[in-house]
Amino acid sequence: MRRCVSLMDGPVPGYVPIVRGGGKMHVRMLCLGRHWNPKTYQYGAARDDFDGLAAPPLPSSFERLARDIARSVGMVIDPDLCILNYYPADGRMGLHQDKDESPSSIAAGVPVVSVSLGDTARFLFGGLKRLDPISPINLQSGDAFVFGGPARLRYHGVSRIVPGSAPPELGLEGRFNLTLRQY
Ligand SMILES: O=C(O)CCC(=O)C(=O)O
Repeated sequence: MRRCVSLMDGPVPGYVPIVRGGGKMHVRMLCLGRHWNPKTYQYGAARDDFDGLAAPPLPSSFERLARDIARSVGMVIDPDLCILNYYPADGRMGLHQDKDESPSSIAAGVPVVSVSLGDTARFLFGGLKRLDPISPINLQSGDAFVFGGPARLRYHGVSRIVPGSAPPELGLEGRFNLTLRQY
């Protein structure tokens, strides 16, 4: 958790992205390893949509964590990027697919490994089509959620977080989510 805070508030700080249509996202985002550009929906080395700074490297501890979590559910990932999001009390994320990684990674069903810290999130997990039924899942601090194989392109989002639900010992208001991916 401390690493997430120091990265988010570090020399290449998290920022609130503005997407293609002009809307502001409802999270603070920091990409590590590769930058996801919210204007082009493509990955690049630098934050061309914002301040031009290079994405900080992916910490090896994050990489190991993703490998270990994936292995624990019988999947394999060779992660090279992480999208670190911070959700304030009113943070949320609309339903979407993670489909901007390389065609080979997606075709192989290499999983996305998601780790949650802090406040509980109401996570929505849908199907392969936007209008498929959605299962709400509470993701609590310390939970990992892995979607790969045939589930790799399932729609997902966060309808809200539950302010004040983080374990008190963390001393954190809000929620961090890390999604580790293999481009
Ligand atoms: O915060 C979450 O649990 C989901 C994050 C997410 O969907 C994403 O970063 O693409």
